Amino acid sequence: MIYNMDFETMPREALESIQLRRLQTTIERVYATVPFYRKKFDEAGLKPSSIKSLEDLNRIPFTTKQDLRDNYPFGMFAVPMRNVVRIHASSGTTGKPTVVGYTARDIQTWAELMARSLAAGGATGEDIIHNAYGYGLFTGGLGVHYGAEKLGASVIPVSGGNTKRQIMIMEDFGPTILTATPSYTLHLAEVAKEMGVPFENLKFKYGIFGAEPWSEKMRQQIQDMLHLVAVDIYGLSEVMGPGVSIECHEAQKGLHVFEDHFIPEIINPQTGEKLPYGQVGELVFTSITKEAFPVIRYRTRDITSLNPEPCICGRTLVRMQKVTGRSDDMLIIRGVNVFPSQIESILMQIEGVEPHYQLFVDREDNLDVLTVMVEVNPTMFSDEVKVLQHQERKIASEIKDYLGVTVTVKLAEPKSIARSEGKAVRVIDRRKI
Ligand code: DLL
Repeated sequence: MIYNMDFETMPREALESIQLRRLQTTIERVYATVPFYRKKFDEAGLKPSSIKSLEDLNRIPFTTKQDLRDNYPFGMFAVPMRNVVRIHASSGTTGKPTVVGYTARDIQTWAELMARSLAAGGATGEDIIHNAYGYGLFTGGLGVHYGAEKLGASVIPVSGGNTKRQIMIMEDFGPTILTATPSYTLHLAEVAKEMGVPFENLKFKYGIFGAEPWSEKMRQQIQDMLHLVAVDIYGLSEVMGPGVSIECHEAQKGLHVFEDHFIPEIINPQTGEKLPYGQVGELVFTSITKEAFPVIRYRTRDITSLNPEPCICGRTLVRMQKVTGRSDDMLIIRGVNVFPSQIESILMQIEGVEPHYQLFVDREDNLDVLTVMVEVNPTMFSDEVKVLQHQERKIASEIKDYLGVTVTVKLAEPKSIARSEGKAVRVIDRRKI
């Protein structure tokens, strides 16, 4: 179902004229209210009136995560605190979190975009949504929650954790839509199995999974294990939270970006040069309707490409390819660039291997070495040591063949790798220790 026919299927020309008007208004506002942006504009010799076309966006300097850190906690807010009704923060692996704010209208916009997202992912007002994204400073829980209410669905605000109770709720309340991170979803499936609750007996039709990278192979695995159609949802706190883009369940091929609210660009992360449709690079967003926390050319560090081709679902909104990883998650192992999700794709194709893995990076003799630790099923684990060692070498050689990197593979006992209730920790970098 298309929630907002007017905006989601708008002809390109009409959309671009709305984008330009909203962009100009946003630029005027941030220039007047956020000292950081005024300074950036002045340094670049730009005035709000310099932005006459969408192409002029190109002349505006980028905003980075470091800029947000420098203005911690509220320095980038474009409205006085009395107009802010909600604050969220993204965890950030080091140091202080990134703090974002919303006006009452921002919350309404977010609810609308999440209602659109849930509808694109297969939900309707008739559905019961089991929302296992964490509630709190993380945007996942409340983002989905408001969207589900706006759509008129019934939302179960179960949040992450207390997994056995979640399975009981699934059995008793009969939810039809599951929202969670893909890694927590796998854990839910595993616990359900242990409890003797087959997912095929539950009522789920669609799962709307995101907040972390997950490969196409992982999607297949999840669909098979949970007996539902799995779609990918993307977002980031700095731009809004979940609902920046979403796959439609009809195509499951690329995530429609809500371009009437966010302008996406792809740049070469090294040079900052803007790249054409189809080329892979770093995703950059400009928000054009946000009031409390607008971002101008924000570098997400997420790697993807944009596809303007029409989609079978009828939406005219550009699609971004599934995010393969963040530029800062990319590992460089003896000169070869690898994303954890590429390794995941290979592991998921190997019989007996479970979708639970971790990558360890160490430094030996000034060279980076990668160890892939992956769980195997109990049958495989009970094999002789010789058989396991043979399997480890076989997987390492598959990885070498596909990705050109030399890794050590260690097969781990079932259930030995920590399960996540939110975003999974895939890479453990031991080089700094
Ligand atoms: O993860 C918002 C969200 C919540 C999205 C629930 C989807 C569902 P942050 O905590 O600020 O916000 O983290 C944002 O997570 O820059 C990406 O690197 C990564 N990410 C989010 N969605 C996806 C996805 C939320 N579908 C950061 N695929 C982003 C790959 C994703 N990576």
